[in-house]
Amino acid sequence: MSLTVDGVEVKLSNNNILGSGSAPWFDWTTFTMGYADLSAGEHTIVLKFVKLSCNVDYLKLDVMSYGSYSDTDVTLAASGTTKYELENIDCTQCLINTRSDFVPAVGAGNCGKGSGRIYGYADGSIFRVVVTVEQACTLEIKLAGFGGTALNAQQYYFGGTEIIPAGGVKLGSGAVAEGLVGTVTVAEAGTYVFEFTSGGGTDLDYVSFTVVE
Ligand SMILES: [Ca+2]
Repeated sequence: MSLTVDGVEVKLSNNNILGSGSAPWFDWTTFTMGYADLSAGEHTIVLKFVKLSCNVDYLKLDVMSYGSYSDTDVTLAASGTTKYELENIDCTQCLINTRSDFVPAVGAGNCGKGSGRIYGYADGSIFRVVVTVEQACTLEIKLAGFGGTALNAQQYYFGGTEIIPAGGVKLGSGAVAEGLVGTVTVAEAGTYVFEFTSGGGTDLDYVSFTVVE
């Protein structure tokens, strides 16, 4: 089962859901799917049954708290380079699975953080950085880390548009080095999500956004 809010996947808080396994099909079960921050206005919640069908009774929305919040991780300067340190990333807005051989594990759904980097996550973990751009621009996006990772072995999206790195671009091997993810045209000011997957043997240091024009 997957849940998206306004097209962004929400990490499910419990995968053992709805009385599957030994529970009889008629034994109604409730579970907490996840959490999302919403601005005032209309939003679209999509629930997808990706493997099995089941009987569903209701979807309940609980307001945890009202008030303002900042949904931006980084606001880009009008010119030059703005770095976002990935050890500051909000794991609750990502889809991170702890790498099975990572010791000490810090709990399911988390990665290690230390020495200015994140690590210890499984292949295919999804990271998200919410970026506010104050004017239309062309942006160069770089990822910095090490693990010898070929950038084009992973996926990258800015505002839902895929960015495909050039072949042969790699992160550092043994020491942090930057790799160019690609260049994107941002047509108007606004808040965008930079989303990317990463391989389990990779340490990630930061993502940089450079306004090139
Ligand atoms: Ca860092």
